[in-house]
Amino acid sequence: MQEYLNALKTVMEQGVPSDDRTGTGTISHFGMQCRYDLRKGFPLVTTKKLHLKSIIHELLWFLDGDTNIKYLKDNGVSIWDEWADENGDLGPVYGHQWRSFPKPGGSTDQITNLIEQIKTNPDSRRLIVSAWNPGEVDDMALPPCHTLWQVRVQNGTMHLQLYQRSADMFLGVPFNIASYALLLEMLAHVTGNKAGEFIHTMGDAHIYSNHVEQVQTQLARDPREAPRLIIKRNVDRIFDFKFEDFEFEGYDPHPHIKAPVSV
Ligand code: THF
Repeated sequence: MQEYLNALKTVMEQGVPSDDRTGTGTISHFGMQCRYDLRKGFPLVTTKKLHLKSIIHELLWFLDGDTNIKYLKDNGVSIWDEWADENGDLGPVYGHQWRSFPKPGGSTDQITNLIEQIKTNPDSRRLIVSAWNPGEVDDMALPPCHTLWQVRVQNGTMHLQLYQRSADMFLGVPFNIASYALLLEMLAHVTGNKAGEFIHTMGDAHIYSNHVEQVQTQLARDPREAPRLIIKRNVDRIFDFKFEDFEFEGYDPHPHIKAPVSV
């Protein structure tokens, strides 16, 4: 995870102090890219302990097309609480756009189409899923940070690149890396490919002013060996994965570091 730590360092050293929507204030660096090779282990940050349960449940919830936090709450995940309305709804966020992106007279299930295309047309350069829907952005509790991702299959190895418009380097990004790396592993599993690289392209990469001390603590720690993801059974459909199917072998992180989330 040296790539991630280097990116944190770059933002600390080259970032410019910026005002932001939440009022907290950030140091911000615009335009960054990190590459994580999943063949060398699973990219989980080891310089602080990550709550893996939140990451897995959130991804299953996206894939299910769900946009209400009830499923997350029922499973002890609270990372979306701050943005939900009194009924737990978030508006047409990720799950809605991935599975039912509206079109005149109906909707498009981008995930089902993606898998179909990977299987029938693996050389395609159009393997794209977009969460950014300009016509619905104003109805969302939070416009998607992970705006668009593309899959590329080369000789049986699958790569995935994400364009993230806004990246909370300390709190969100370790989650985001793990989440999209897991998505890549799941897509590769159900289409008979090997997972290759996760390429993380970021627009506004920022460290909130109330995370600076935590970042320094983290940078002073030595990264440990990457864990391995084990998918415990053979799964045919991406929508059939369950929480219990995943195990991270050899995850031995430094202790958790607390930090406040800006809403
Ligand atoms: N807003 C902000 N300011 N940062 C984000 O990272 C972020 N997200 C999602 C939507 N809005 C965002 C929500 N994702 C945590 C982690 C991810 C989140 C929101 C919050 C968080 O507080 N993590 C703590 C506790 C972990 C837990 O309870 O499971 C942590 O220490 O990691 C970007 O996707």
